Order: sequence, then structure tokens, then C-alpha cells
Amino acid sequence: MTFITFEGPEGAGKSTQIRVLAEALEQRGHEVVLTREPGGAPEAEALRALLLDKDRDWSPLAEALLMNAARDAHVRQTIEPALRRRAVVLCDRFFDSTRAYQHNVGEQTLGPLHKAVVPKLPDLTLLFDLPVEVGLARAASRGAADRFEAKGVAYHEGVRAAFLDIADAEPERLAVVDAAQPIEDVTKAVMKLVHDRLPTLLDDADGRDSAS
Ligand code: T5A
Repeated sequence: MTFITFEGPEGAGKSTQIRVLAEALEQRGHEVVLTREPGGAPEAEALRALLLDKDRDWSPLAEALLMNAARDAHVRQTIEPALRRRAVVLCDRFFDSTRAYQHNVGEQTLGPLHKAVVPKLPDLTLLFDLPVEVGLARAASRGAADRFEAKGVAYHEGVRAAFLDIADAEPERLAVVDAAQPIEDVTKAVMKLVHDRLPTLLDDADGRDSAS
């Protein structure tokens, strides 16, 4: 019954690394549920299409409300049932993304929303941090920008700063990973962090190998 979230700005490598960790955990006999936000349940995936559509013009408040509507479906339909049957849930983005991407809405509004929608905080949140230009270039190399990727460098600098503020405020839950390193080095850092923070999930060899 372990809940790990992957967070960070655009193109940080979360999806790449979450798949590697999922495979490593499955090899060690864990049931793994790999999911994502916005999305991860039928109603939430329908909202994802609206949220990423670059022809829509949602305000930051509307984004926060829609992200949390999607999250409510995701938590109830996917995350809670998986945790109840003692699976390891790996989630590509969760409520810290709303706190970072919609930070202009303010904690006074976001705080009560998250209290209502998020029944259990993640046991561990890996924050993939890298310079905004590097992440946007990686994302751009995959094709046309979605509505969030198209928002510009200044917006994404604010997102990155908001993520780092959350990590500073909650060091017990969040661990920062240098996501600008080569993929293999990021994987080593992830394995070591998971081994150190949640020792029952991985073997000792994972921590040793990663430290070398
Ligand atoms: N959003 C989401 C909000 O605004 N509020 C919210 O509450 C939530 C939940 C979701 C968007 O919604 C916003 C944030 C997002 O803008 P998405 O498509 O799910 O949209 O976007 P991302 O999660 O940002 O997905 P990305 O694919 O852009 O980023 P990833 O998953 O971090 O990166 P990944 O692994 O796909 O890698 C991107 C590219 O870089 C390469 C990969 O091969 C790939 O080509 N790469 C590396 N290259 C060099 N070195 C490395 N270390 C690399 N790691 C990966």
C-alpha cells in the first residue's frame, strides 16, 4: 500500500522514469498500478482532452477546478481501490502539479479543494527538476505543443519555482532529482531515493548499485 508520485516541469523525464521503476518493482513481485494526471479514469481522461486542447481558453481557476474534478474520479475509481488491495501506485503528476501550474489561484482556494479531493498524501514524491528551456526543448522534439507547453518560458519558470518551494516546505515527502542528467543517471538517482526512503520496496542491491 504505497503511493509514489512523479512531478516536475514539462519534458522532465517523469514518464520515462516511471516506466523503469514500475518494471523494477514488478520484477520484485509487487503489483504496480501506473497511472497519470490529468487522467487515469474514464471521466478524468475525458477532462484531460478538454484541458490539453490548445483551442480552449480556460482561466487558471477553471483549470484548477477541472484538474480536481478529474482527480476526484481518478482517486475514487483507480487510486483508492489499488491501495486497498495493497498495490504500489505510481502516479505521473498529482496534486502538486495543480499547486505549481495553477499557483496563481492561491492556496486559500487550492487548500480546501485538495483537502476535499486528496484523501491520502503520497508516501513519496519525486520532483524532477531541470532548466525550463531544456524541458521545453525535449517536449517540443516530440511534436506540436499542447495548451500548457505553449504557455511560454516565463510561465514555466514560475511553475518550476513553485515546485521547488513545495519541495523546500515538505522535505519529508518530496525528494528533488536532477533531471538534466543523462537518462541512466536519473534512473540511478531514482532507484537510490526509493531504496532509501521506502526501504521495503527494493533490494539492498538497488541502493548500492545506484550509489556507485
Ligand atoms: N497539469 C497537470 C496542470 O496544469 N495541473 C495539474 O494539476 C496537472 C495534473 C499534462 C499537462 O497538464 C498540466 C501539466 C502538463 O502540462 P502531459 O502530456 O501529461 O500533460 O505532460 P507532462 O507530464 O509534462 O509530460 P511530458 O511528456 O512533457 O514530460 P515527462 O513525462 O516529464 O517527460 P518524458 O519522459 O515524456 O520525456 C520527454 C522527452 O525527453 C526525453 C524522452 O525520451 C522524451 O523524448 N528524455 C530525456 N532526454 C535527455 N535526457 C534525459 N534525462 C531524458 N529523459 C527523458
